[in-house]
Order: sequence, then structure tokens, then C-alpha cells
Amino acid sequence: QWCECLLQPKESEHREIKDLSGMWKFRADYSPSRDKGFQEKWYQSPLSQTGEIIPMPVPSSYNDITADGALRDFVGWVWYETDFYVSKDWFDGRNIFLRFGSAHYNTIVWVNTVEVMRHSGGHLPFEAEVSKYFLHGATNRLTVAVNNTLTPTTLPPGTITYKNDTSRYPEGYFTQNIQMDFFNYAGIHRPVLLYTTPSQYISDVTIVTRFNETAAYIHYNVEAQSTSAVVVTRVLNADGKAVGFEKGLSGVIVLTNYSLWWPYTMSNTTYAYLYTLELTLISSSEGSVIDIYRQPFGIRTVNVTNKQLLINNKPFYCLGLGRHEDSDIRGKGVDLPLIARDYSLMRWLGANCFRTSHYPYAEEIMDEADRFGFVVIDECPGVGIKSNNLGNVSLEHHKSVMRELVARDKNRPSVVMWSVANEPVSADTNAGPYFKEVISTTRQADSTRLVTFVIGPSDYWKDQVVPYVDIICVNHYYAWYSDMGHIEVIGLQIKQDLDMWHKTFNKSVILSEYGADTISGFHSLPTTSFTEDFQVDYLKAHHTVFDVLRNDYLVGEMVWNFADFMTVQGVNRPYGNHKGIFTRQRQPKPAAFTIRNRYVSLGTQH
Ligand code: GCB
Repeated sequence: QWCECLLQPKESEHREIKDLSGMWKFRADYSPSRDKGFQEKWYQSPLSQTGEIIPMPVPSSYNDITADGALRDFVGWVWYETDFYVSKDWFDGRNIFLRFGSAHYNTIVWVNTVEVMRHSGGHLPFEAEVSKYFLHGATNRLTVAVNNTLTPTTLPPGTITYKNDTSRYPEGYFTQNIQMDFFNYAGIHRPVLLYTTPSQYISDVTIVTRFNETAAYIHYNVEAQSTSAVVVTRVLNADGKAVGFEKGLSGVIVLTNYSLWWPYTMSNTTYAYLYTLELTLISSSEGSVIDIYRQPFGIRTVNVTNKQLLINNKPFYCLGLGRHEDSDIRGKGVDLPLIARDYSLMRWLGANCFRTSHYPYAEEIMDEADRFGFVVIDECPGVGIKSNNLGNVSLEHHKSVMRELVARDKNRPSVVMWSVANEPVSADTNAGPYFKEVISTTRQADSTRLVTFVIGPSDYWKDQVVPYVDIICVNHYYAWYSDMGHIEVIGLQIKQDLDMWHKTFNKSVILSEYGADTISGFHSLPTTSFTEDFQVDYLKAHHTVFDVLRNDYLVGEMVWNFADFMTVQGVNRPYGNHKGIFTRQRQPKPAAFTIRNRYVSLGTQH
């Protein structure tokens, strides 16, 4: 019913966008079975006639908007509704797509009481062509039901436990057990758009670039929904000047004078050069222009050896960050001020890389990575996969999530690597065949980038999945989850373990997480865990060993985490995870200055 959304909506002379984001009406279905909304068909009448509604901003998570603990921890269906008009000009036979940037997790959408699409999965876009459902001369009603329940076959997986002992628990008591260390924020997290295309239109483009000393080659492949029209393609440089031209649905444009897309460094101002591929659909009978779509891209290559990560054939060392989409009040809702602030801080740090831990980030975030030259490890929501999550239903869903992710991000120069999972049970015997298939599906969808997964607490001699990846990513918390506070073990233990991963599989290694929880304002001398002083010592102890290994097979380091973030309640989570080098409000802890000193000085050496 929905399509694997391909092109990002962009306005042009032949396309318009109407953003439906704003204050919507909202109601959570607190009925014990959570399906009163379906029994009473809440999509058939205005939501306000079904019961009490509250205002709810879109995009935003709903969890932290109110003072109601039941809504914060709600599991089940919630209902959203908004009204809008469609301009009379739009009833001229053009297509009108209704597109959600994402909603967490299962979503059903009705337009004027008619179901128009369903989607499963929390962090990727979905859309449907809906022009025939719209009313002229009246308001249109959009109703959306979203369910955040995680099950053994969702990504991320989770389970529900019912407590039936009524002497200890109230009637109907249950808990959602999630297998990941971040709060299961829910709702409509990204903008909801209506966008138009002409009835014949450009529906997809794939761009692959390569270069040698004399020229750059831009291979493109267009899909057009048209029986007769032709496509004319122009390459525009960053100043908007046409520098290349070709005709036809696919082709190669050769540029003899070209600029490469380079990762961000403070010392070099020519990073992240972006071109635009301008696609024009022309009627073959009349010669008139039918549709125009403009796709940004960069010329860059990515390769790996057993000891180097190569971007444009030059060794790249990742000065990186693990991150989350997470902030006060809005949870995981897209927030442009936050996005701008985060990039400003990452650039201030001198960082050049991040991982979309642990799910695909908003397109608004990815756009800035392309523009600012951040190298991205693009991770799917395969976080916390255990033995009971390796069945066929999970596998099929995992494969389709990877295809959706590649379809969304395949033209982004920032993305150099796909990560199919974070800390799965990679030593499980079923993990080998499962991930072999997920990884090969990913490679079929995109053969131009690297594929990896991120290793959790695991033993190199038992691992079943590393043979299939291009690069080894490992998370380590020595002197934190083991030998707590003993900074003197870090150098020895990291070196020993990373050496063995490298020796066993003869592949480059990225240390994809290391960090210590730190409560802003806590101090101690000598330093002890949870203080700001300890976090500095802890990170520095890692840096000493990274400096040895980066001359060998280590190709990146990624501190966990950029900022503090919300988690489920737990005895080791005092109002969330505090491993941020910034607070959740994006103010620095002393460790931010430690990382900055390091990244700025290492960045200028490259
Ligand atoms: C990890 C996980 C990450 C957690 C982190 C921690 O290994 O990948 O999601 O937040 O450890 O702080 O425990």
C-alpha cells in the first residue's frame, strides 16, 4: 500500500510542498485492550467527538509533553488528527503524495475516513498517492493511529510482560521490556508533508561517482513514471553553473574539471563540495517541460584495506561521536534549532564523523552531514537483537528495513558505511546465516559503500558475523562495566582485545563506543567514577592507546556519547544515560574540551 519512498520531496517549478506540521489533536487509547479506537471507529468522526482530546505538536514525541506519567510510559495505540484545505489548483490531475518523515512504530493513516496506508518501522519515511481522497470546497481530515509496542519481531525488538498476580499488581498491569539503552519515544517524529508531482514525473534517481587523475565520472540512472517523455540531465556546480549534460534515463557524465567531496576539517576550507544533478522530464511530442527534480550529490569514493579506511583514496581517520536523536520535551521529534546547535558543537569539537546510533536519523540531519562534510555510519534500528529475534519474520523485516534505508540515503556523499545492527548476539550460531543474508541484501541494494555491524561485549573467537563485514566496529567500556574506576586497566585491555579482533579477521578496526557516565557538577580529586574529573581521565587513558593503534589498524574512535540522553528507568540510569560530553541541554562538560583539544590537533594533521 505504501511505497519504498525514494526521492526526498523538493520543491521545483513543477512541484509544491505543503507542510502539515503544527498543533494536532491527540488522544491515547487507555482502554485495557487498547483497541477501543478501532471498535468505535475513531477515524470515522472528528476525534473531539470520541472523547477528551489534547493538543499535540507534530513533529514531536508525545511522551514528555504533559505532566501525565501514564502518557509518558504509554504502550499501545494513540490517535492524531488534523484538518486542512487543499488548494483548488491541486485538483488538476497532478499527483498528491502524503508523506511521513517517520512515525514510531506501527502507523495507520486515514484521509477523510478512508484508510490510505499502513507502515511498520519507526525511523524511515513512508508515503502514498492520495489525490483521489481529497475534497474540494471543504476541509479535509487526516487521522493517524500510531502504536509503539515493540515485539520480538520489530526492530528494535522488545517484549511485553503481563503481571497477573493481583495481590501484588493492579489489574491489567504489564511492562514493556526494551532491549536497548534509550527511551522508547513515540509518536509522529518527523514532518508530515503533502507534495505534488505532475501526472508524469521523475520518481527516482541513483547516482554513483568515480574519478581518476584526468576526469570524474557521474553515473546516473533515472526512473520516470512516463511512457513517452525524455529526460535531460545537467550537472550544476556549487555556484549553480551547468558543467555537464546528458540525455536519456541513464548515462555517464564526464567532468574533466571537478571538485571532490572531502570530510570536514578545520584547516581545510574546501570540504564537502556538492553538485546538483538537475533532471528535466520533457514531453517527446511537444517538447515542453513536464517535471524538474534536483538531486544534490558529491564526487567521492570509499574503500577499505586491512589497515586503512580510504575516502577519495586518502586515509581517513574518524574523529567521531556516537549520538542520539534526543532532547528535552520533544524527545525524538525533529527540531531544527537543535539540529543546528548540534552541528555547530560538532564542528567546534573538530569532529568529522558520527554514527546514527541506533536508528536512521531524520533527513534534515542527513542533509547537514552532506553539506558540512560529516562522514556517517548509517545504522538501522537493529539494536539489541537476541537469540529469539533471529527468526524468519525478523529476517524479512530486517532486510526490508535495510532496503528502505538504502533507498532513502543512497545518494548521500556523507554516508560511507551501512551498519546493520548494534550489539546483536553475534556469537550465536544462528547469527551467522541471519546476518550473512541481511548483509548481502544490503550489498545488493548498494554495492558502492561498506557494510558493518557494531560488536558488543563479545569474544573474537566465537563471533559468527565479522567474516561478512568490511570493517570491524567494536564497543568497549573497560574500567566502567568491568573493573569500575580502574583507569590503569584501560590501555592494556583495549590493546589486547582490538589486536585480537584485527589479527583474527585481518580487517581495519573502529572503536565505535567508549565512555563513562558523568553527572554534570560532580567533582572529586583523586578522581572517581561519575565525576566530571573522572570522565576526563577516563577518555585520556583511551587516547594514549588510540595513539599507538592509529598508526596500525585503528581507523577511528567514537566517544559515547555526544550528549546525555533519556533511557528507561534503571538503577544505573539517574534520569537517563549521562555519558554525554555535553549535557542533554547541549552545554559542555569538561570532557568536551578534552575531546576538542584532541580532535582539533589530530584533524589538522590530516
Ligand atoms: C552500549 C550501547 C549503547 C549504550 C551504551 C552504555 O554498548 O551500544 O546503546 O547506551 O553501551 O552507555 O551502556
